[in-house]
Amino acid sequence: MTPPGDILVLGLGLSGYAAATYLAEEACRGADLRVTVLDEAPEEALRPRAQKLRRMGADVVCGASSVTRRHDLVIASPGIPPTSPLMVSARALGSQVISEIELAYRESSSPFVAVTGTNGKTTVTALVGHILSECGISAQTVGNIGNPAIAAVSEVGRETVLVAEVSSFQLSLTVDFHPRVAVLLNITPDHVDWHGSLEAYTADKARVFSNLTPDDRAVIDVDDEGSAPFAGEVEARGVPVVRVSRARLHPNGASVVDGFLTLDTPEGPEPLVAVEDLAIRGDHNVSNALAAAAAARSMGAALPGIRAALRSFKPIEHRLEPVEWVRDVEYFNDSKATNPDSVMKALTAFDERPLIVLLGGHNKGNDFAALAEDVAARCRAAVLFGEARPELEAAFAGLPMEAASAETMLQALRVASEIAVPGDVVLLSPGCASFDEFTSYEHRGRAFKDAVLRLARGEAV
Ligand code: UMA
Ligand code: ADP
Repeated sequence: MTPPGDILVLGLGLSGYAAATYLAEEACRGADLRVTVLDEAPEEALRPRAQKLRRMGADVVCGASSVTRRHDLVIASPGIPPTSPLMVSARALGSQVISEIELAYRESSSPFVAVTGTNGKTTVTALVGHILSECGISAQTVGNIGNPAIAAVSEVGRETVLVAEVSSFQLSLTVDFHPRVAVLLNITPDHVDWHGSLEAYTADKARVFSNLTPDDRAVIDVDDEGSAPFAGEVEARGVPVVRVSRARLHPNGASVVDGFLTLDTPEGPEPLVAVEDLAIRGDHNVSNALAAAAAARSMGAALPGIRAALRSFKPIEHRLEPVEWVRDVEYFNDSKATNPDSVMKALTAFDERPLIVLLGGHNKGNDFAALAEDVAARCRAAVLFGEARPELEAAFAGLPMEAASAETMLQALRVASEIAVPGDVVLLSPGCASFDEFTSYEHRGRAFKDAVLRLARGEAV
């Protein structure tokens, strides 16, 4: 298992803590390992985790500003950008730097399904896990979904499939990572501040295919301009590709035929369920369901189980999640929509219903021009808030829709509730990260839902 050596973990968040705990436990079991952890945050912010690791023999340094000696291996947390002093100094000292998903892969004997893409990863990861379980195949969802893969390594047996949501950050630091099935949903601008350019972001996403062989499978949404070119490239290396497209059924592909999600199989096209049978809304979720069905099928899931699981899968919290009706206005929480494309897809899920959308938060380096045009064409109103408000206001200037403004997300909700009329939908689909006002998109989504429930009780927000 773990090679002996001097290992450094950078970052003591969810993934760094899980990696350090795993390594410290290995050391306690006799592995010849020296474990060090560095984090830029002060001791007060990290004390419980730091103390626990110290009790296990790890050396934990809080408030660190650089790496000062060479280590045999560095496990870097995904939130630490390549330009940070910690990363720059680690590399300058010649250490190999990998991500926690790479460590988990090296330490695990389980088969991996990897799901990546700008948007839809969590939905597809959860749905693949749900389908496999429904089909009697032991599976656990791990990774960016909030459950570090390394924590699962010591918990599950080799027969359990690890269905891993992998972000571009994690993929950028992979070397040997070799999933049996790799799913690429889409590539649209996001995280440009971290990667430096859209090209670098795209290249990191494509690393999910790096180690695939003809015995593996790639599932690629070819309706998306960003991901489509990879289908030909990967196939040219001899890797079987399942093309997902709502527009047409490719050979061995997945599509919608006569209103039914359909997989092309060696026995011919197999209808799965009708589009209306899905509880998740919108065209993008039809694409997500097709990709998940194809990935699960590639891992041996049987058609009856796939059908049952597609019917029983419910919307996940913070993703186009219905919250409540208040005075004949329906409120939806899509707090996980943190980039422009995810908002544009969310808007398509409401057909002709009049929409008021709440946009704002911390911009991750994205341009809002196309989003503003789309919102102006599809929505009755928009309320702009948070740190990105000036950039959003500039994007809406001159468009044929007046966008209201508010300081905070909750003030934006209040404005929306005042302008809403019966029949409207109020949608929090902010297109930005939450960190200017909240600790996470979950925190923002829960604050929104709590406030909507207060509105429903006739209280102020
Ligand atoms: N830190 C530094 N220096 C830095 C940045 C961070 O020291 O420059 C320290 C912080 O002080 C903190 C720790 O690193 O103590 C935080 O680490 P982190 O930001 O890498 O986050 P984790 O808590 O380890 O969570 C990560 C993922 N976070 C990111 O990718 C930013 C989680 O995805 C993931 O669920 C978790 O691992 C388990 O695998 C979150 C996310 O926002 C949900 N992901 C992005 C997205 O979905 O768009 C990619
Ligand atoms: P991720 O884990 O990649 O952030 P999620 O499944 O959590 O993806 O969905 C995040 C948001 O992205 C959703 O709230 C929805 O608005 C949007 N979304 C989901 N699937 C897609 C898709 N296939 N294409 C574009 N946007 C999507």
